[in-house]
Amino acid sequence: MSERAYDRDRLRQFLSGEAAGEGLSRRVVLRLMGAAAGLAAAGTGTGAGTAAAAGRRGIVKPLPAELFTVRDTNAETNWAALRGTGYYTPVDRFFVRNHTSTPVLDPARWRLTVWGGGLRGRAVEFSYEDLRSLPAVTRSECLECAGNGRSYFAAQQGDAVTGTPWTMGAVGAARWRGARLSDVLRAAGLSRRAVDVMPRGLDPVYTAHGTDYGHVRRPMPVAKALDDVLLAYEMNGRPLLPDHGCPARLVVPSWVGIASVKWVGDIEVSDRPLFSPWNTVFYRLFGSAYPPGGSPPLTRQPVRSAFELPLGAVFAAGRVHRLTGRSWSGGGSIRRVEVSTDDGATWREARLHDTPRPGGWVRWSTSWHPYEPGPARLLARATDTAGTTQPFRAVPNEQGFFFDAVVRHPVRVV
Ligand SMILES: Nc1nc2c(c(=O)[nH]1)N[C@H]1C(S)=C(S)[C@@H](COP(=O)(O)O)O[C@H]1N2
Ligand SMILES: [Mo]
Repeated sequence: MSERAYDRDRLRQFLSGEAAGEGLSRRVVLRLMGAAAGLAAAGTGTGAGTAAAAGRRGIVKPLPAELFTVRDTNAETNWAALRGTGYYTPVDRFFVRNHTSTPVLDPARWRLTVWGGGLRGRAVEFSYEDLRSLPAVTRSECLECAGNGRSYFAAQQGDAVTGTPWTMGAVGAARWRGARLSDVLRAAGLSRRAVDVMPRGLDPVYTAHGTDYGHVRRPMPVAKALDDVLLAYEMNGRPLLPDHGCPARLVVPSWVGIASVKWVGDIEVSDRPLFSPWNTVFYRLFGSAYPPGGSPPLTRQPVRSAFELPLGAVFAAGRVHRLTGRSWSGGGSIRRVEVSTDDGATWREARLHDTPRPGGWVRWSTSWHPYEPGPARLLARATDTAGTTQPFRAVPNEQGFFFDAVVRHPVRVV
């Protein structure tokens, strides 16, 4: 089934009462809770008991102010810290998006349970060694939060939205190595009846506004799961750090970051549609531009660009400066990047420094010779191979996802 057909289908099922209104129907909640209870026995020797204290904000790795801006339980990469770092985002500056806190898990004690009505037989357990003994593949992929750029809804458009106020630093590119999810599912006895696959994290349950949403989990269609998804255990040539999902995480190419569930403890394979708050309440578009029940669950990331500069960067007048940045898209490769230094009156093509490829970003550069001291704004606008160009205004939605508009990056000429 195509992604679009899947989305349409799930939306119809969602709206027709499989899960109703703002939350989940009682029936679905009970089913999810039943599944969780059934797993409790398998679940406790796996990750529990190995938790060590995570550091500040529940994140283990150091978060120096030059590299990160800490936002509640999350750490945003400072774009200025990417200048000159090469194609891949070094792990010491890769953003962290945690709903709660990083669990520190011991790979030797970790188990992955694959279970559900979409298997031919009983639940199957994999150890870390089992996972590593499957054929290993390496993929270079961007990973990005659907809410990246959210703060610009308010800053540029005056739209009130909820959620972590990222600037543009909730994105990174890495070389991920791991087993194909398809190999894991087949080894577990995938049946032809399987329709949805739902990984679940071992991090603490997520509660917000007095609601316990349970462990982070989000279903995807079996077609996507069998296509290009990895169960990764390495990032940029090293075992995953705790913050990025050690011992193993999903990497779901081109899709919203929430699909790439970290610290996977179990994967439900179902012969019927699955729902979780992460594809019903969150990671959908609500608002006046969308149907009353909201958009389908978000899948592919939009087109975005960023300069490798701090907001408010200072430039000397009368000199030539080299501007650098990156552009990326979940909808295909980047085809063209244009830069404007006069608020969009004129544009010039940036020079691309990487061969564009789907799932990756391209580094680009251009030069700028400012004359007049004073405030200025730098604009970068990318077009992908699907023909999508970043618009000047992003369509607002209540939770502030998918800010894809051209950012008016403020700088100062002195
Ligand atoms: N178990 C679990 N998986 C998770 C999350 C989480 O909080 N818990 N956050 C998701 C979100 S919203 C994003 S954007 C990515 C972030 O991955 P990173 O922290 O490795 O950059 O992980 C996803 N996987
Ligand atoms: Mo995210």
